[in-house]
Amino acid sequence: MKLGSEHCKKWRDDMTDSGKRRVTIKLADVVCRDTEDVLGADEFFIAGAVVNYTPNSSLKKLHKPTATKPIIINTGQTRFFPEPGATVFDAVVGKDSYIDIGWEGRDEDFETGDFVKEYEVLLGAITTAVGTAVGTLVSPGVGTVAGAILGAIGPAVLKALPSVDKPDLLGIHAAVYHVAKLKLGRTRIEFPLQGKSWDYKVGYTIDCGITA
Ligand SMILES: [Ca+2]
Ligand SMILES: [Ca+2]
Repeated sequence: MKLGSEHCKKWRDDMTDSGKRRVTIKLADVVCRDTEDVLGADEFFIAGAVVNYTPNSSLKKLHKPTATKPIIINTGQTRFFPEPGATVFDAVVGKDSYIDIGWEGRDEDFETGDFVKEYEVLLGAITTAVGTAVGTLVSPGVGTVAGAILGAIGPAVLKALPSVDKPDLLGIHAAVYHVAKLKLGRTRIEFPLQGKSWDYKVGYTIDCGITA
């Protein structure tokens, strides 16, 4: 049997591809074109989760909480997300699996000044809420995980950061990535968070490499 070049290419790819990918997702920067607060800067943060799963399967899901420390930002400024909090996902996953992102962008209006303590509380609340919401999805379909994250995250944030003045919701970002279709190397993605009196743009990167 004569093998076509496509067949040879597939054979060659299979020989070098372990079927595993190292995927790293990092929040990079936030650009503010208009703040939510009328007077002065916003305290911008992102809360949510990144979950890796195999659709229509009861295989164990891998979920990572996203919680950034509030960034003080004013109209016309660009800020970079600091660690810890910027690297929201870093794991070796199967090529055939999916990664769903569910994020909320918010402006905090109640500052205790104790960001370290707040951050720990927020991270714990998100981990629990997302674990419960995602864990109950026995055989998730493509994209249902992102919806489950977003359903759980708002109440968790408001419970973790109790205050007279709740952090304002600026917008959401939901994304579904098939690992097999991720470009090898780095991809940069940007999304807007816009409302009647605010205008933000957030950038993040996805690094994907074949690993043993
Ligand atoms: Ca506000
Ligand atoms: Ca504020």
